[in-house]
Amino acid sequence: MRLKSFHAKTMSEAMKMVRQALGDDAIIVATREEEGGGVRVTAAVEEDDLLMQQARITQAAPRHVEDEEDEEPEIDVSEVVADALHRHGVPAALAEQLIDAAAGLDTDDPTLALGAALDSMFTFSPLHDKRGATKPLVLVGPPGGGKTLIAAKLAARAVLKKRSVGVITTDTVRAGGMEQLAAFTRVMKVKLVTVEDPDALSGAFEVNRGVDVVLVDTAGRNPYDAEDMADLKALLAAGEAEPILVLPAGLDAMEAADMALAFKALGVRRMLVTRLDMARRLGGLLLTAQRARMAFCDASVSSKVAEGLTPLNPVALARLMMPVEEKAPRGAAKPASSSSKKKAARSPSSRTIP
Ligand SMILES: Nc1nc2c(ncn2[C@@H]2O[C@H](COP(=O)(O)OP(=O)(O)OP(=O)(O)O)[C@@H](O)[C@H]2O)c(=O)[nH]1
Ligand SMILES: [Mg+2]
Repeated sequence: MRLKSFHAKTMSEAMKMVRQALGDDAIIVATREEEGGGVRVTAAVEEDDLLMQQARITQAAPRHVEDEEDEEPEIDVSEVVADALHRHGVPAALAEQLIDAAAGLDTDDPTLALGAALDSMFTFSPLHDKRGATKPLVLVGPPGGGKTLIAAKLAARAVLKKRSVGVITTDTVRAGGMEQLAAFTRVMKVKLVTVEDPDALSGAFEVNRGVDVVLVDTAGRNPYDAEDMADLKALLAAGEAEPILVLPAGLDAMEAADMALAFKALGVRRMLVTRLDMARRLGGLLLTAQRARMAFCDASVSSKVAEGLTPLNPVALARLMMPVEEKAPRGAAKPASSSSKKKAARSPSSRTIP
């Protein structure tokens, strides 16, 4: 297996470079935005495939009529992307924009085309836990969205990276809200501070000054309840911190978008999606990000703290939306041909982020 990185201004340019250099069998293993601008895509390819691709580039042999007969029928990328978006309940206007963006790309890989289309329309901005580089993160959202679990997952990730960590909870309202987090922080040997009001939160920020990763768990808020939101607004004014919306996947598209808009009004710019392992329709997430102009950061695909979080990038999101290729049973004959439509009609997307 050979790994190679490509740097380009946009995701679609980088994908084109990957295909040209490594061929269609290259697997995208990571994408990230570069600090100075542009994106870096790391792709892996088997040595044999790489040799084949190099031979293809150098020979560029003229095509014979006999070769054409053995070729797989051309994949209609737009059709496969359109099918996937339809299956995920992506609202028509947004789906149309994504199909247009995917169609303009020179690739016959629908996942890469959808990835590039997502990249052109959405912002992906994963959470960093660099030493001393981040503001405290305040996890906000509707009740039961996963805020407390995410606080534990982020704390665990930072501890594993040997960062200093401070966890603060403001959830003194719900019975058991504090105990749930205390159980996690005890295991991780991380200090947990409980605060009751914005002044106390200011004080807790002061106490944690210089700590690499500071996380604040909050009580669930009803986005349509003025008192709830005023309360949260006062909390967010306690100090310089970034609110992160913790939103479960699988909600009704318009409902999720309205919720996100209510939190956006309090200054939220990034959303962390949870329960991706429990959702089969991701259209609501896309509409939410578009309407509230919110960036995707990380994603949760498990209820277990140990299974952590995954940075959500365009290709990972596209893979979640694409149908999984069925594996032929051992010894079964390979089908003579497979059309894009057949591929799209197979099983639902995998619930793991590759
Ligand atoms: N399967 C799965 N379960 C999740 C995920 N994220 C959260 N959960 C579960 O969702 C439930 C609620 O999670 P919490 O972390 O308590 O949610 P919360 O937002 O803190 O809830 P409140 O404090 O009541 O507002 C728990 O049972 C979690 O284990 C996820 O990504 N996958
Ligand atoms: Mg909670």
